[in-house]
Amino acid sequence: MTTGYVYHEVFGWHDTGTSGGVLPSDPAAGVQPFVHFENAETKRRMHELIVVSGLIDRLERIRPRPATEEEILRIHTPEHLERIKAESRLPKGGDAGDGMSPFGKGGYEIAALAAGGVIAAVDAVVSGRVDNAYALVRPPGHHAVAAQGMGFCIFSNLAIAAAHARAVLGVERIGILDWDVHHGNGTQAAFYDDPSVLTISLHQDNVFPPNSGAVTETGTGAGEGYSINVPLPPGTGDGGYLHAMDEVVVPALRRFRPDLILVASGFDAGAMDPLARQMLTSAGYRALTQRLMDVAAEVCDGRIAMSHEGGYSPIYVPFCGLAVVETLAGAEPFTDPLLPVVSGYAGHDLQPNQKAVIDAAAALAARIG
Ligand code: 6DK
Ligand code: ZN
Repeated sequence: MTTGYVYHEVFGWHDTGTSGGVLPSDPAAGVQPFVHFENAETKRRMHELIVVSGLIDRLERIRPRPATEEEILRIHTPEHLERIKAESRLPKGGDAGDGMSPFGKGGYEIAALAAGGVIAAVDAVVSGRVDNAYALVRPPGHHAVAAQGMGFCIFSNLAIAAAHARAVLGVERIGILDWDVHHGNGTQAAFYDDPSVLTISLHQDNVFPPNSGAVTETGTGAGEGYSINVPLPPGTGDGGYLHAMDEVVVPALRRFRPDLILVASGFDAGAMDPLARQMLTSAGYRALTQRLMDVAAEVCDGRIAMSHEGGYSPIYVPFCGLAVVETLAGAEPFTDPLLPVVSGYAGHDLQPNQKAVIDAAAALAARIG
């Protein structure tokens, strides 16, 4: 198995600042300055574990290149692109659109490299240069919509890469799985009326964006039935996620038969994440990846490209990320020293409230095709 890997040090230079962001410092209100949650640390540490564990020697490095304006404009409005470019020239940078998604001077170039890095991963998979690929990019992308960025995202990296695959590489059908703990609203919106792209989002019920990602959001027009949402209750662990995989994701992909599978890969459903309340372990991420690879082998010769999204635990993201990339590469597992702790938490087995929402989404998956 040849696994492609995209990373660039400059992704760590995307500057989200120490004030502003999710809760701007406000001394009068007792809010002290703090480093933005979406900072370089979790991703840099994941890359360093990939190197130090030796996995890097098994990976085929793929050099990211900036997405062109034409590529970005397949998903975003000219106004959004021009505003990001203009704010990126300012000495203090700007914000992608919602006041919690700051970027520093030169942020446009880094965001374009992130989107282009995902395109490069998709190119390598579709051309057969690699069997599958992981793009460890930053800033993330899955919340950005046509006319603005939001939720720490500037451009919709994975949607831009999917649009490139359809327009340039001749890929007809694409299945997108989003396992970031937040709803993949931007990716969903990009293809909401498009039956050639199936989006499936597994997320914690109503965390971010607010009131987004209900099971009733199923697509529109010709795209009706080709958006699937699984809003899992807080506390969902390995058992609940694997049940969602077995009952919703795998059946949906089997029926849809995509030519390529893309993954919005966040690690904020991990058991130690500060921004959400799910309980995935590195073993859970490993099993999710293996099941996806099994169905990919059945339907699309194993073609999978993953794009990194969120994940905010500096200690645990690297072990979860390593587990995913190791599995893609068919490499021997490196030990996760935290696995005994987090897999010992009660509640990893499927719970009735989890089963209820998974059953509702499974009924949607059964309608495809
Ligand atoms: N607000 C993402 O991980 C981004 O999906 C998630 C953005 C969540 C913002 C909502 C939030 C807070 C938190 C703490 C205090 C105040 C407000 F796009 C990705 F990066 F992938 O948690
Ligand atoms: Zn997230």
